Formats: sequence, structure tokens, C-alpha cells
Amino acid sequence: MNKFNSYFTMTESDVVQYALSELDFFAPDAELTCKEIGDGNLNYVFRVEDAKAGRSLIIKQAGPVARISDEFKVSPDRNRIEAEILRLQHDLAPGLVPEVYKYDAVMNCCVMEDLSDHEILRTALMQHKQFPLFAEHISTFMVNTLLFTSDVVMNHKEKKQCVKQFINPDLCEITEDLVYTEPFYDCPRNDVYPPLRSFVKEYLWDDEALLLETAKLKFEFMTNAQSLIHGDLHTGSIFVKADSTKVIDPEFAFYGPAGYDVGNVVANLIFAFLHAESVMEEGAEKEIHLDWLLTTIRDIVDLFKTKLMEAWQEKGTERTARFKGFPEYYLDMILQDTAGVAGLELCRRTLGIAGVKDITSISDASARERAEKMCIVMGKRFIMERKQMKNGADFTNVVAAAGEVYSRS
Ligand code: SR1
Ligand code: MG
Repeated sequence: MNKFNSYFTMTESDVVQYALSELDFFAPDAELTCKEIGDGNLNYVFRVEDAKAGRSLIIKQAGPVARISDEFKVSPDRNRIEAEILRLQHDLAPGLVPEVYKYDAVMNCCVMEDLSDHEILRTALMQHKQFPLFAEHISTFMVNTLLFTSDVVMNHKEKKQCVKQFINPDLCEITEDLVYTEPFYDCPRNDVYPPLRSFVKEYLWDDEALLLETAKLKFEFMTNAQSLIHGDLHTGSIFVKADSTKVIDPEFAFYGPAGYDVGNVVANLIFAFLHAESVMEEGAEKEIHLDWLLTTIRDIVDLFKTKLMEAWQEKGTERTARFKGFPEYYLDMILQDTAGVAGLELCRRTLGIAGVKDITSISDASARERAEKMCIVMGKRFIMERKQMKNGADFTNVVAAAGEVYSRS
């Protein structure tokens, strides 16, 4: 009996057997090594290598519960969504997504291109590396995957089929809870840095005007089936090298507001900014790095705007979407969502269960407290002032202003 005919969670040696018996990739007598390399919150990621032949691949398996905590029971069907979306995004944004070799609906795993010549963007940014082409690449990825899956470009009936195909209730529930709900009250599952507690209570939890805006944003997330979004586009979901960017991990994908992806990218670059600001020694190197991060944030927003408008003219099919003023109105809504989501992401990674290493690794206690307060201050401002965020400079001005409020003394 073939042991891979019914689902179980694989160990490294199971994965070697799987690669030899279920895939047509390695020679039958290849000497394979396998290492579990995942450090995400949900899945197991194995790298399998035939060192002699210089060939390798990645096998990603979904377990029945999240890796971060078995409180989260998440359907392994997320692996189907991930494989299908990766294939779709690979077509929509060529060169910016890894190739999928196989999806296995029994073992809930997906076999894909190994990107070991790239590095995870979050890790690279924490080592203060720069990627001058990143803004160009990620803005193209977002315009192609977000606009081309929307009603502006797609046939409306086909788009509705896609909405159905990519319904993703378990993963959406995680986002609704972890991003939109729990950070805004004293939820037992939160992980609040103790020196911040009284500040957070007064500044966020007791502010009814802010709570109202988070409710509006949550309903926007749950009801606006605008584009097939990646759904978790943080810097840990992006591989980079000097001349290449590859977006991975779209298991949170579903039809939601396009600004969700753009806002996540912006917020996670702000975490990188705060990391560098907190740990780098004063001097030219630090100035250059911080300046590059701000320029990258500004460029991503501005390139996204320009490319979206160009693609709209070139590929838009919906007649009414060409009415004078409509593209500008639509883009304005995406930018509002972008700012709102950037604000939510800044708050939830600071207060919620799923923190980010950029912040949690800051070892100096007062530097960490300062960085976390800046996240909260910026987060609230992005949420409350989202209607005023019209271009890249509006976003980077919020970062610069927070730095001035909390300047080192
Ligand atoms: C239970 S999953 C926690 C977080 O990890 C994922 O990458 C998403 O960001 C999610 O919110
Ligand atoms: Mg992920």
C-alpha cells in the first residue's frame, strides 16, 4: 500500500520518500537530504536537495492546526488555495512568483521551485540590506494581481466564479480576529509588551472614535470583494535578491479590498524602518538606509498609482469604469484602504499574538518601548486620517512625524 494515499503530517524522512516515489523530479537513485526550514505561523516547509545533481525543490505541507498555536483549526484546503493562486499569480505577474510543480490534494502539500538563491525580505532588511528594484517589482506584482482580477478588467461572471472558487472562511476568520478585532480591546490572546499597557489602554482601547473606524474597516474587509488579494503580503512572504523579487505564501488569498495588500507592504517596511532606527549606530550608513526605506515606501505607493492608471487604460473592459473621474475615485478608495490597513497592521503586530521580529528582537528595553509606541501612534494616525493619504509622501510624512514626536533625547 502506498503510504501517501491518506493524509498524515510528514517528517523530514517521509518527505524524502515522498520526493522519490511521488515526484518525477529526482533520479530514482538520488541521495536526497531534507530540512524543515519553515518559520511561519501556519505550515511546514521542507527543502529537498540532491546535492550531487545540484537540484532542489520545496515541499510545503498544511497541518490541521496552525503551527503558532493549536487554537487555530485551519482547513488544510488552504493548500489548494495556495497552489491555485500561485499558478494564477505566476501567469498574471510573470517572474514575480515561484513556479508550482505539483499540488497533492491528499497529502495537502504543494511542491514548488526552490528559491534558496533568494532571501526572505524581512531577514535581509533586519541585516540592513537594500534592494533598489524592490519598489518596481512589488508595485508591478500588486497592480497585475489586484487590477487584473477585478471587475475593471475581468468579465463579471468569470470574476464571480473566482470569488466562489477562492472563498477562504477559516483564513479570513484569522484575519478578522487578529487584525481587525483583538488588538482593539484587552483580549487575553494579545501579547502586549508590559511597559506599553497603560499607554495602549488610553490611546487605543478607550478611544471610541478610533474603535468606530476599525469597525468600518473590518466590514470593508468582509464585504468588499474587489480583487483577488494575496491576503498576507508582509516582508516574510517575499523572497528577494538584488535583481529579483518573488512573492510566496498566498494562503490567505480571497476576494477582498485591494488596499489590504498595499497596506501590508507599507506597514512591514515601517517595521524595518523602526528596526534600523532602533539598532543601527548613528552615522551615514544609518541615514542612507533609513532614507532608502522611506524612498521605497514612497515609490511603492506612487508607482502603484501610476501603473494602475496605465493598466486601467490598457486593459480596462468595463464601460462605466471609463467614465470621467471614476478611475481616480477608485484609486482614492484603494489608497484609503491602504492607509487604514497599514494602521491596523502596525497595531496588530505590536499588540496581537503574531508579532514581528523587526520589533520583538530589539533588545534594548527603552528602544523597544519607543519603537512600539511609534507603531501605535502611526497606526492610529493612518486609521484616523486615511482619507487624506493621497500619495507616497503623505505616507512617509506620517513616519517622519512619529519620529519627531518620539525623538531620542
Ligand atoms: C494564526 S496565523 C497568525 C498570522 O500569521 C500569518 O502569517 C498571518 O499574518 C496571520 O495573521
Ligand atoms: Mg504566511
